[in-house]
Amino acid sequence: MTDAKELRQLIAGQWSAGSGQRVASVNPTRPSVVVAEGNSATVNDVDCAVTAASEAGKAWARTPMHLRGAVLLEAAAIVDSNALPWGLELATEEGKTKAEGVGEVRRAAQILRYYGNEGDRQAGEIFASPRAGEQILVTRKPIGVVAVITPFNFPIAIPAWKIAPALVYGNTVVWKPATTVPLLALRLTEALTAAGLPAGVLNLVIGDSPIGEALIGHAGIDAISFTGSTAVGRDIAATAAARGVPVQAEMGGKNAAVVLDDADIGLALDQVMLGAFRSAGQKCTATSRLIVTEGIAERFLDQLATRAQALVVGDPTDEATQMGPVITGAAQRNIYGGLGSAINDGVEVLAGGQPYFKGLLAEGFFVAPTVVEVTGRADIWTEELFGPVLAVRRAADADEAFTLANDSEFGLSAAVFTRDLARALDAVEHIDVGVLHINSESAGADPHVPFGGAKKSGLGPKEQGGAAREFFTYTTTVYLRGGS
Ligand code: UN1
Repeated sequence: MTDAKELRQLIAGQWSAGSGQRVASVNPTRPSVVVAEGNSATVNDVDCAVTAASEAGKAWARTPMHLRGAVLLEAAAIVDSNALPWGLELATEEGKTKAEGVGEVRRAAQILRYYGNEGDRQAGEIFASPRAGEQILVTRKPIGVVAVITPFNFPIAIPAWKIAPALVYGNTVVWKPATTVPLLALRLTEALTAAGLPAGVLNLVIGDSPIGEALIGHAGIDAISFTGSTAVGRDIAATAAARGVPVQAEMGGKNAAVVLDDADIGLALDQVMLGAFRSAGQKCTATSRLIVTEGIAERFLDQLATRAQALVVGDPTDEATQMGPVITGAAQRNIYGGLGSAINDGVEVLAGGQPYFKGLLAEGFFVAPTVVEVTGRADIWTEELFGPVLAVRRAADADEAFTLANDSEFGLSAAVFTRDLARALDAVEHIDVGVLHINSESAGADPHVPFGGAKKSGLGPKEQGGAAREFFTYTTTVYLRGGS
């Protein structure tokens, strides 16, 4: 007897059971419990989905942007009104706490609203012409059929921030979510369908990497928006480049928090804890490195270790829980494997580091909130583990701290804690990241401003705000003169 939800595919406006191999998502807190299951899509389904998206594209591109936006606004209302039940489902399927799950569903609604309202904003630009009797218009047109590939860690917010702009600018979408979180993908798709999205404009294909590969390699795809690992992102970009298809790839991070001597210690502790351990550290924007200057290092690290040890780890649907499990057994093994090598390399464990041996914490995919201090080079300082593990180094002064913050092939986000405005301005100038927080944690994004990384963290145009418009449209420069 199971009350697992049945997975379905949406192709050309038709929901179907799919005929590929069996896929299931499990509750990472109690891995014997299946949350959603069903058949995956097949390569033929991908083909049908791309064809449907292509056919639906003609009418959708001609639909006034105001009306496209109205569908997103209606979907936002549906998503918002389901924030509690879907947030709970999200916590059950993904493992982040219920508060974070509910917050994420509301955030998806906010993103849908932002892009829904885009339907009534500026649609292009007009420039003066050097020639008499002429104006130069720059108009925007959709690029076509967009393949959207999304990760497990934000099962509804990341899909919303890719799909909403794609749709409002007149594109059609074939979406492949992570198979670990298909339930929330169904919820978002159902909301958009119920809001009146025409058949074929959004197609959902659920499946593992062969389905992703079929989608990326399909000749009918005009653009790809991907969030996930750097290795997969680079493969996708290589495939896409060979066919001249634009890619927006949001990839790894190894984000530093820098705490300088003059920081407000209480504030910095609160924010570093949130950055490192919220969502069990499974955000590309999570704080996975910490750099503390000598003057406060001892005191700060003592208090941080105490707080990490006191963090309430458990079932994410319990109100008291502050951190849930990681997504899969494989992720858990990978994190503990990385920690094991770090310990062999001689790092000092300040908190956590050991697996749990009894009760729910041993049954589920839990990883203890861990803080380790690194003195020389170590993989744990450079490799993304995507879990609740914080690697710490001390720096003599702010200059050395900023140099250490840049000591990464990634450049997604960073956080700097200081009350000295001059130091904050130095950080803006010297730290090479796409998102910089002064006195707040390294994670977070807003729909109206660009989001994405520098260095190896991102490829192609950034996401959200005006950046999304750049990616999801192309411009036509129109030289406009009267006919006589
Ligand atoms: C956030 O920090 O709230 O996969 C968003 C990720 C990022 C999104 C982070 N693309 O974690």
